Amino acid sequence: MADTNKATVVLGSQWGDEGKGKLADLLAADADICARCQGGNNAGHTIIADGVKYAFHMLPSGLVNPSCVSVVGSGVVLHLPGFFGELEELEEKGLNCDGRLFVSDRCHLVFDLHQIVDGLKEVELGRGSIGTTRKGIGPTYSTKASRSGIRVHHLYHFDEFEKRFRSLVASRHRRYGDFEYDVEKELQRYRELAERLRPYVIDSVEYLYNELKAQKKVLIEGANALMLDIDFGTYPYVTSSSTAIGGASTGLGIPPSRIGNVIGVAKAYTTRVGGGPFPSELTDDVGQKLRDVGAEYGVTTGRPRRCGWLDLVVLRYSNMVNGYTSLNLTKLDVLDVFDEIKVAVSYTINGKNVTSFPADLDDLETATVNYVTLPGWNKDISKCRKFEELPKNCQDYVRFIEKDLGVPVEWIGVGASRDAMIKID
Ligand code: 2SA
Ligand code: GDP
Ligand code: MG
Repeated sequence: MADTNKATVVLGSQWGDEGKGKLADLLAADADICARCQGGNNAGHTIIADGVKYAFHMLPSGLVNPSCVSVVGSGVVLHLPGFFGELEELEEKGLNCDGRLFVSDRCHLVFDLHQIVDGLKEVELGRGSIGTTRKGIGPTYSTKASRSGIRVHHLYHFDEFEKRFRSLVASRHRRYGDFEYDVEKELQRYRELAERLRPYVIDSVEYLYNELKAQKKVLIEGANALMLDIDFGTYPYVTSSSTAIGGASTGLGIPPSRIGNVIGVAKAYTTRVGGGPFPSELTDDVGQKLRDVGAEYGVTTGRPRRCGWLDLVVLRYSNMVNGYTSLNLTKLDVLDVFDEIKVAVSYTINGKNVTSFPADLDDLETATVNYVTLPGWNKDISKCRKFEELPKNCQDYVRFIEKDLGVPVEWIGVGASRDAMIKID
């Protein structure tokens, strides 16, 4: 019989913080394995389950489900002190992760050195800074691409680790001058961290290959989002990993033929944290209202998120790259308090109507955003659990998005907790 077992992928469709963690947690109830394929502890995925709030950064959200095994794939960049810190926090909240958390031996390591450099680079960029989380993500993917990175397996040949580490520090000093960094202390710390990490380390390529072949259900949890993708995002205002569908394959070493459903998570409005273009941004009272009602503050840094209306140009483009099989429209309840709701449907650039997202940020800067205005519903939808229970204007809002994108909305978020979700069959 043909082996048709395929992984399901959850991806951010806008600029992040769409509510991927919540959906990943829900889907993990039905998954054997939940894997992260890219990013690092820049991510912040919130889960509210049975009244407990969890903030995940580099660990997979599947961990909240006690029968789900979690895998940190090779495309993830791993800050070991952060890894153990996050694990301790989860265990303090009552999660037992023993024997069900694995880390790829091919993951690149993020050192405090990378985090220092992240900060120095941002200062150097001045007004043009990216607004990174300063978790060392860009500098680590840079050393990976320039082939001077250090991977998990190097920890277990410590002479090689030490040689590569000293050379890495020296090169960063040559580039960024003098900064405080205690190499000897760090080497000692990593000797200890290596032993602590040993029980978690696996060859995740072989592991996932065998598990998929054994018909195990695999869920891949994307971090960040399409508009932050290193290739397809608003470059250079992006993160440094492949947040698009391709990253699921390259970040885990599984073939594209093993990828099945791709669920795009889309917030019912738009947010962005950090610098860079945001055509439908609202810098007025309406934007502030979205921030207040939606509690739009960074999970990792606490930064206020920039807020604006839903942008269908972004979502259309996002769907072209990722090919969503369905959408999870989240935070629809946040729009309960608006009399009217606008949706960006196209941009006008140099007198031309543009329906896909432009590559050139200078072009984008001159864009006029064209909106349609839809009526609000002015009603609390947080208790609704069926599509039919939503007010008519709210149903129409969902259908409007669905029709424009040609992608079915399968899930609708009406509140932060695990149960506040409508599933449309
Ligand atoms: P980095 O740190 O190099 O990845 O930053 C590059 C850009 O990517 C953005 N980025 C994010 N955007 C939304 N959410 C993220 N995670 C946290 C959260 C963010 C926080 O869930 O709230 O706490 O501030 C995240 N991580 C990276 C970043 O803002 C830069 O624009
Ligand atoms: P992620 O990075 O995509 O996982 O999203 P974050 O956790 O960074 O941000 C999403 C925020 O919205 C979190 O505080 C969630 O608890 C919350 N949230 C998720 N879905 C919903 C929803 O449908 N309604 C409301 N009101 N909050 C939601
Ligand atoms: Mg987040």
